[in-house]
Amino acid sequence: MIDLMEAREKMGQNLTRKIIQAHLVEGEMIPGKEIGIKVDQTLTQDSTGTMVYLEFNAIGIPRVKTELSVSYIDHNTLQTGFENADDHRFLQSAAKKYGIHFSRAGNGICHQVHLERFSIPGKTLLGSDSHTPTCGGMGMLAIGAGGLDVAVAMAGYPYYLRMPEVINIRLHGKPAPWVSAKDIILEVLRRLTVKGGVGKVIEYSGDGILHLDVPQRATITNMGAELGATSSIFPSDIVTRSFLNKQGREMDYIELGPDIDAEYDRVLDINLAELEPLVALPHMPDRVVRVAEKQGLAIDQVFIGSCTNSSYSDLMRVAKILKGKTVHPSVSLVIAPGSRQVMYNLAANGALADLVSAGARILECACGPCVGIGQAPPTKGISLRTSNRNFMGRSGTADAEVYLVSCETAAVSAIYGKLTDPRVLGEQIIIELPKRFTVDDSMIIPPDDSSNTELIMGPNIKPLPDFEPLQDTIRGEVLLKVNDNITTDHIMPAGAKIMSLRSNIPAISQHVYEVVDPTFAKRAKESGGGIIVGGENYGQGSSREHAAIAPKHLGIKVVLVKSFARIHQQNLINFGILPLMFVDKEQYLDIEQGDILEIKNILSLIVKDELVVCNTRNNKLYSVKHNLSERQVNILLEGGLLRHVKNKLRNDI
Ligand code: MIC
Ligand code: SF4
Repeated sequence: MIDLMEAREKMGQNLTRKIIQAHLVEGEMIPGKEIGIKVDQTLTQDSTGTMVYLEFNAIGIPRVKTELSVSYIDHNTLQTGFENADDHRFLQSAAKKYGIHFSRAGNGICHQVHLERFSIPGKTLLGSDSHTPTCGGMGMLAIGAGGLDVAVAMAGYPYYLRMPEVINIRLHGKPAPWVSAKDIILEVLRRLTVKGGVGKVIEYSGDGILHLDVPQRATITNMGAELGATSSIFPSDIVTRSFLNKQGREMDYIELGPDIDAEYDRVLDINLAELEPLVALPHMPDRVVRVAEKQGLAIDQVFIGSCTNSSYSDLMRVAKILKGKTVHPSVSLVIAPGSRQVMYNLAANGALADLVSAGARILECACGPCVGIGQAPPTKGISLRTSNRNFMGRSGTADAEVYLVSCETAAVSAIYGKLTDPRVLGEQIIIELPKRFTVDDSMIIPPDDSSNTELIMGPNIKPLPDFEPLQDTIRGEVLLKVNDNITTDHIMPAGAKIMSLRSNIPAISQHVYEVVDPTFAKRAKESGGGIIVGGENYGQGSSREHAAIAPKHLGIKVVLVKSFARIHQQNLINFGILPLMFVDKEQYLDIEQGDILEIKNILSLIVKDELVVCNTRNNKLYSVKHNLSERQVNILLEGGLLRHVKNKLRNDI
C-alpha cells in the first residue's frame, strides 16, 4: 500500500487509479484482474443492514475495524407492523455493540446524509446499497456491495473486486438553460446503456464540472449504478471545498484529481450547452428521449425525492417553481427531502411553506416511494419520478408506467398535469446556496465503549441460514428461463410488505420471482431446488443479497446466464450458488424451462474453469465458464463467504 500523496506524484495517473493504488493490499492494477483494497468507511441501511449485522455477529469480531462505519435507518420506516420496528431496534443495539454510528429514522437517506456529514475525498467507502457511489460526488471511491462483503470489510478484511477499466467522461461548457445534473446522467445512460458501465469506473472531468455543485455531481455518480458501473467519481476541487465549508467540515478537504496527462481506457465527450431536458421511459433507465418528444403526456402522480434528487438545491428549485401555484387537480405530488438537514433548511427559509401551499404532500426524509414503500400509483397510472429506477412493478403498482426526470421537469409537470419541458417557464431559476447550512447531528448516535450491549432481536429476526459446501454433481430442473436485464427487483421484489421480511429468510423466500411467476417458490420447493437460466446483465440493480440467499434457501444451485451484473454475481458466490455463463451465447436458445440439466465433476473442473452442462432432454453439451478468481472458487467450494472467512480466522489464530 502506498501513501495517497505518493500516488499523486506519479504522473499519468487518473484519479480512480490513484485512490486504488493508495488502498491496494493485494493484486496488481491490471483491468479485469482481482485486487483487494482497504476499506476506510462502510455504510449500511435498514433493509440490507439486519443481515449485515447478523453476519458480522457470526464472524465473531467484537468491534468494527474500519475508520468509520454508519448504520442508517432510511428505507423501510413505515412500521405497518412490529417487524419493521423490531429491525430498527436490533440495528440500534448492533450499532452500540460494534462501535458504529447510528443514524436514526427520520435523519435521512443514507447516501444524502453520508455525503453531507461523513464523505471525505480520497477515502474508500463500501456500502450495502447499490447507490453507495453517490459519495463519488465528493471524490471518494465509493462502491456498492452485498451485505456480507460489507460485514467482512467491517471485520478488517480487504474488499475484493476486479480492477476496473476507467472511462473518462469530459463535460464541456455550461449546461443549457433548464438542463440539470439529472439530464446529464440520463444522457450518459442513453449513450452507454444499463450494462455499459459493467467492470468500469466512470471518472468525470472537463471545465463543465465547475458548473455542478457537490450534490449535483452526486446525482450523476448516484445513477452510475444504473450503468452497472463499479463506481463513478468527480475530482475534489474548489467546488468540493465550498460544499465542505457549508457543512462546517473544511478540515476534511484535500485537493485531489487526475494528473494532467492521465490515461484512460476510453474517453467520451459531452457538450453541456447542447443538452436538453431528458426523460427515461418505462421500464428501463436507459430508454432516454428528449422531454420535448413526449410533451403533453397526461400524468397521475409526481414523486420528487430519492437519493438521486433530494438535496437542498434540488428542492429549492422545486419550491421556486411551485411558489404561488397549485398542483394540477389530476396529479398527486409527493416530496421526500433527502435528509433532515435539507428539510430543516427548507423550513427555516420558508421554502417548505411554498411547497405545502402549492399542495405538495410532504413525506418523511426516507426512500419511501422510490422502492414501493407507499405512494403506489393508481392502476395503469403514469408516474413522473426524480428517482433512479423505473423497473416494472417497483413502484408497487404492477401496471404503472414510471418516467424518470429532473426535479425541474417534475415540478413544472406537476403544475400542468402533463409531462412538460421546463423551458416553458422562460428564464432559468438560479439558486443561491446559504453560506453555511444549519447543521444538527443530534439524530446520529456516535459509538461509545459499551460493547457488552445485548443484540435485541424480535421474533421476526431469524438466525442466519448455513449452507453446505459445493457438491461434485449437480442435477436440477430449469425452474425458470428469463430474458436480458433481469433486475433484483424481479428476483426478490421490494415494497413495504416484503421488505419487512428482510430478517426472515424462510418467510421472504416465498416471494422470490413472484412478479415474474407467482408459482416459482412453490415449484422450487417441490422439485427440491434447481437451476435458473437467464440472459445478459442478469441481476442488475440493487445490492440486496436476499436475491441470492432466498433462492439458495429454495434450493437453487446454479444460475446459468449470458452475463452477470457485478454485485449480484458476487452475492451468488457469497452464498454458494454456482454462477455460470454460456461460452456460446446462442446455446441459451436451446434450453427450455423444465429441462433437466446435469453438471458432473464440479470439484475438479471448476478449478480449471472447464465445466460442461448436459441437457438431459437431448443430451446436448454446453461449455460454460465462470471467469472467477481462485479466491472466489475457494469460497464456492467451501460453501460461501461466511464459512470462508471463519475458516480464515481459525487458520489465522
Ligand atoms: C434499491 O434502490 O433497490 C435499494 C432498495 O436501495 C437496494 C437495497 C435493498 O434492496 O435494500 C439497493 O439499491 O441496493
Ligand atoms: Fe433508497 Fe431509492 Fe436510493 Fe435505493 S434508490 S437507496 S430505495 S432512495
